[in-house]
Amino acid sequence: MESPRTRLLFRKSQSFRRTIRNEATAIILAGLLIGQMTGLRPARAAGLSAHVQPGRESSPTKFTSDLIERLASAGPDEQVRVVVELTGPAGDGLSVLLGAKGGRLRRIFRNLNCAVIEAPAGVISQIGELGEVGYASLDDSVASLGDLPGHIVTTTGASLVEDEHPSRGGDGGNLDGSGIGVAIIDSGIDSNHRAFRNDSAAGRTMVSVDFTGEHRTDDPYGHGTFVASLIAASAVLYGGRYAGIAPGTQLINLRALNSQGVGTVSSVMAALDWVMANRFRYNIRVVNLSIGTAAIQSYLNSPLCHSVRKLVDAGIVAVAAAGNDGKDGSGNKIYGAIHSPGNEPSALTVGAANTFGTDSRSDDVVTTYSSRGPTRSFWTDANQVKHYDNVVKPEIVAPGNKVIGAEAAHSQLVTSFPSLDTGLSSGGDSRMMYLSGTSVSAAITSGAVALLLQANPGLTPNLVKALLMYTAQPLAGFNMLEQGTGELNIAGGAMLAKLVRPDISNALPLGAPLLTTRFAPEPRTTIAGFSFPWSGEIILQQTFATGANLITRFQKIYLTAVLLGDGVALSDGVAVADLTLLTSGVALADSLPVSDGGPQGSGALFLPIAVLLSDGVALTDGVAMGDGVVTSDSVLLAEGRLVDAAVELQIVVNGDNTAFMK
Ligand SMILES: [Ca+2]
Repeated sequence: MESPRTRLLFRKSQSFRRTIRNEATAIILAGLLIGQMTGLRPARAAGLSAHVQPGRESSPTKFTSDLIERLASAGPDEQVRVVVELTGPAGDGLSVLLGAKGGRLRRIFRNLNCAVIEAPAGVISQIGELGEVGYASLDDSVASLGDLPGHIVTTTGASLVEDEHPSRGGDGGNLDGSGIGVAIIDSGIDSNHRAFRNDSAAGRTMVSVDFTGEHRTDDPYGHGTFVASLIAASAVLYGGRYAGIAPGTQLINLRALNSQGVGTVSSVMAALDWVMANRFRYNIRVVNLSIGTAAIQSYLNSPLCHSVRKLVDAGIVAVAAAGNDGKDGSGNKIYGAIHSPGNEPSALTVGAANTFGTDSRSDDVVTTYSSRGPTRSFWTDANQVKHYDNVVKPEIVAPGNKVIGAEAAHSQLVTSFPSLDTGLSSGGDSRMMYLSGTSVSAAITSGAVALLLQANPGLTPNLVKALLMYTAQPLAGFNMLEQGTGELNIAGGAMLAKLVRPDISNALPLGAPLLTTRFAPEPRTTIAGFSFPWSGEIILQQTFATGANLITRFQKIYLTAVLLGDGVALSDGVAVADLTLLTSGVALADSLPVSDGGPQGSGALFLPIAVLLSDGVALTDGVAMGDGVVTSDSVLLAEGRLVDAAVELQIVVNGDNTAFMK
């Protein structure tokens, strides 16, 4: 573990970094600044000479006349944004002053030695006293440009999540996943890509381990780099349009897929084992599994599922791709092709939504190819009867169609499919590519989980899952086996995470207040002008629960080493709440709906829960089910061979051919 001091510096560097939203803006700003500097050379000289004898009286001479006028007319608490020229590397003085007095470092232009800060007028008046501040001017023209967060950060609500006010220990910037380690088990990471390079002096901690036997940890295949960038790409490239969800996280690069994007169950298990051994050293709280193999063996008997469960029981959130088998080669809709380890009940399994490249979520849908539940892994009894798991999956969906992320140098994916390259750059270290599939969705969700854990490190994996399910947006026209409870809502999830009490433990009695506030927040989020209700649902294995008590009262199913589904008992084949683990006031559903977009399972009946509880008798391979067919084992991938989701090339290359992000 890093020392508190290192961690503080790390956080600071991240907050600096986070403020650079827009490289393109920076270039425009550079032009503006040079103009100002040239025109104001004498004043600047005066400012620098004043620096020799810093003091309250002399500091105004470091300010342009329009800034002096503005400060004279503004109230002491009125926010003023200024461009500051630094006399050297940004020292602690400015950060400390801003941190202590409610100011924010919005951007830093290292090559220009300039920073943009926003603070109350009374604080701005004092910055001239700092030796590191050379010259300050009013930033009216800059303010109009504003921050330009990218499509994914915007449409998921990540850009709406503010860290706490400095008085409560935050830096006042956005949550960025700082301090949270995210292990990425994939095809490696091209760490030379600019998406992973810091613009500040402090470097990002990145540990890389190879489990393929190829003795390299870069990414010749080109999948892991893309996945990692969705989680943690910095905003230095392309004006921040393709920034990751949590650019402050520390990436742990565990390479288990080889140069062809293929691995084995054992290589993935070796990586999971490494996470278990090193989780405290790197504060690994999230494992991203944008990989999958055919889920044939029941999670009860699967070594891969057992390994995932072990990590979850140790407090790590395991995020798994649902798979890209939602339709067969002829385009027929298929149910029951959730991959492994996405079939593990304790994993947070994610399907793919299509945002159509628009920030508003009013048009969002589930992609045609996203694997649908229920899980069809099974065990066979002595009479050769198959017993299917029939777990409702995925938990949620997240953007996954034609998303832009970092392209590894010499990526085999792009070499094979040149159309994946966006053409945004010819430079080897800043190329960007398109990719589709639930791998993308899982990565975005892993970034979201890091933000929630930064907001409240006391969250258990089950609580993280519960909060993300509860706040998800139900997409109208899709049933729960397609979308889980709905589309990832980071704004809602992180807001709720901050309100949850930090001391979740076995000592808490069932029904204790779960929130630190007296009332639960309104279960609704507005993103890009579109307001939607939270699902208000939490999936419990074969059924789901609703009720405000799920978030206002502590439920024993939120502890570690239990499954959310443990809150459900069977009584004469009917699901009933186990009142030792769930409070009264939590309602269990008896059918899965086709959502009408409303909360708490509203919509038409799709499937009675009894069918899922019937131990595989009612729901067998190949049977027609409402609007699709339950998959038979034959359409799944070969057993024992772990295949990167990207191997389903038709899907990952082309996605659903609709409007997409640019
Ligand atoms: Ca949209």
